[in-house]
Order: sequence, then structure tokens, then C-alpha cells
Amino acid sequence: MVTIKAEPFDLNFNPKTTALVIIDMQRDFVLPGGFGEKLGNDTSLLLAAVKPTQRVLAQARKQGMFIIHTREGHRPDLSDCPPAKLTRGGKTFIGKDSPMGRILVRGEKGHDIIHQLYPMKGEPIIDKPGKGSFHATDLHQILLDHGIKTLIVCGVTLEVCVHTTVREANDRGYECVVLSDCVASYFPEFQRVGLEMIKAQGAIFGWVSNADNFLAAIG
Ligand code: C5J
Repeated sequence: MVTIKAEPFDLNFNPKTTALVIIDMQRDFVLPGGFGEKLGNDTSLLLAAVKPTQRVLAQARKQGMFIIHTREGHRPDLSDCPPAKLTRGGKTFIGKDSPMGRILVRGEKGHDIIHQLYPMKGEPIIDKPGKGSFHATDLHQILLDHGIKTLIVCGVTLEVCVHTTVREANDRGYECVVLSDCVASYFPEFQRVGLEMIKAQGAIFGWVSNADNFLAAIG
């Protein structure tokens, strides 16, 4: 067992039963021209999470930790995109052309993970149609098969896919540690409040820590 310095209190975890989960570090969210920018967001805010996540990923790989990546997106015919998601406000842009290919469509350049955090062979990629990583995916089965109990969570955006995934994971019995500098939001206020919400009320959804603390814990 190792101990990670975290809020609201330090957490003991076994690295052998812990997975690093990196959520939706896709071009469509973090680079100009994709889904995030089409919705009116400044994508540069998300880039702050890249370097700390690279450090965490490198160390997790060195330690042989189980690593999982997720991508939000849909089949090319959009048959797995609920009409309510596709037509939201008349302008979600899902499936529309962009400089990085069709937005949030599997197989397109924008849908894929940025090169700085690209998965290595043996690291499962979960393609998910929703915001939560457990919805309509085999993530829970994969985690169970690997005996995983604790999730170290990085990715974007904090208040959408990271939060939804942490809530789903918490309800399924996983302990989640969100690394504050390895997650990002288009809205600084949401980043601050989103982290508060996770650790409030005695870790109601999970713990908040950071990259340095993670590295110190698994050293
Ligand atoms: C969003 C996500 N923000 N990955 N997706 O629509 O957070």
C-alpha cells in the first residue's frame, strides 16, 4: 500500500489494484477547429492539463500501472448518437465537417487522442457515446477483470466527462482520486467548483490531489 496526500484526507491505495484513467484528451476538445471551439470555447485553457498528465502517464507506465484511455464519439452513421444529443439547440456540430474531419466521429482525426498522451500498445481505449465512461461501454467489466479498486483520474472536461465518470465510478464502488492539475475546464469557475464538489462532505464522490502528490506516492 502507498499513501497519496489528498483532500479531504490522505488515501491509502495499492498500485496493483489501481488504474490511471485518462478521459477524452482528444483533438476535438483541446485543439482549435473541433467540437469544443465550435461550441464557443477557448480550447487553450485545456492545454494546461497536458504536461502534468504526461508526467503522471510516464511514471504510471514505468511502474506498470494499469492505464485506460477514453474517447467520446460516435459511429460514422451517428446511429449511437441519441437524437436529443445530436439536435441539442440545433447546433451541436456532431457529425459535421471540420478541419480535423467530422466532429466527434470515430476514425476522424479530431476524435483521436493528442499525440502527447497517445495510448501505447496494451492500454485499452474505451470508445464511449456518452459523457460518462461507464455508459454503454465495457469499462466496468475491464476494471473488474483486472481487480481494480482505485482510479486515478485525469482528463477533460472536468465538469462534464470527468465528473460524470467519477460519479458513475463512485456508485460502482471505486475510490476515485482526481488530479487537479491533470484535469481542465473551459470555465475556470467550473474547474474550481467542480473540484470542490468531488471532495466535499467527506469525499462524497472522491478525493482531490495533484500530479506531484501522485508521483511522490508511487515514486
Ligand atoms: C464534453 C467532455 N465537454 N469530454 N465532453 O462535451 O467533457
